Amino acid sequence: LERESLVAFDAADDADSLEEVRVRYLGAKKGALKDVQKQMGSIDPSDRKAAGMRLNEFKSKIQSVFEASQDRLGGGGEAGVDPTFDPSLPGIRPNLGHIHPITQTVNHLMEIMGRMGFEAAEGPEVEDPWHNFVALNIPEDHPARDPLDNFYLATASANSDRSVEGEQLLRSQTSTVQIRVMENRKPPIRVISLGRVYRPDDPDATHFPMFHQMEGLYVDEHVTMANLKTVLRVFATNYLGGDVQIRFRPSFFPFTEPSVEVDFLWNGNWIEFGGAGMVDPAVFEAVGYDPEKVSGFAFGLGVERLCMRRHGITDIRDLYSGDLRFLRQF
Ligand code: FA5
Repeated sequence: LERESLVAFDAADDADSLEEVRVRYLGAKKGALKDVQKQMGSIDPSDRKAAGMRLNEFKSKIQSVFEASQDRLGGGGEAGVDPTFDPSLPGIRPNLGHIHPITQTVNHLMEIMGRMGFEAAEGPEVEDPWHNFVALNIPEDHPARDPLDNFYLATASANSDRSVEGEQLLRSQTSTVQIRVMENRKPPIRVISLGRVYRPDDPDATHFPMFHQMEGLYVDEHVTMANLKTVLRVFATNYLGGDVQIRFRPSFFPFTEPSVEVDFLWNGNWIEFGGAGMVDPAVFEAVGYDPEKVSGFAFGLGVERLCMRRHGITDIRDLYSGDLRFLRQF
């Protein structure tokens, strides 16, 4: 029996046949070893001790041969493999996060403008009045500086436990970055700046107190309104797809002259996306440029409005509600 069982374990060449051999010899009910054990009772008591020892020897030998066969076939007992793991079951989808639609839009806009040679520039969200107003030709008494239209910061004073209204504010437009770039560089300049801006507007389908703008600035020797129109048209065609027409409506901004509102013709409707114009000479003077030598254009477009058009989003508040059922669609 011993020799026969050793040969059988050796011959097993897969997990199923090994299991069959195990049941045949080591099976708890009908295994051959069990049979031998049952016969122990009929052995003469004087021989029983020796026979018992012999049986135990056989048992441990056959057990170790079984384990060796298991190892050889790579089955059971292998480190790190869960025997209850079923590779044929469908997997559990890991809960991966993804990029917010506005961040995706910002990246996309940067890529399109980058192809036209505009490099990205940044500025702080907490600004001083010089960059948000004064250098942009918005003097002290201008209505755009009204506390009702801006988030001025209340800063704690060192000598008092009361907060005082400080001079600093959350920037209300990315035009601040135009000033920061021109203060630090000489023309030619071709930059865009994409970032958050803040205004105490009541939220509705198209307004939110925090939103994003894409600012563009191009300064060189002979920049014209025609250059502005072409850049915006190529941009819109790239971002919205198809040939998008552009319309300029006369407008007013203190930092551009002439100034325009920019509309795109999209799906049969004229839609306003932002403001633009030729950089006002007063702005060039504020940053130390000679307005006789350089000219430039600037524009500021609402990023949420662009994103909403492209993806058919009808309410800006959906973008910031944090509702995953909405966000997972992008
Ligand atoms: C400006 O902010 C100017 N700085 C744009 C500019 C830049 C003009 C450079 C000339 C030269 P305006 O306030 O119109 O302009 O805002 C621009 C765009 O921001 C709007 O057309 C709109 O698309 C978007 N916008 C304004 N307020 C909100 C708001 N509360 N929520 C969402 N988008 C807004």
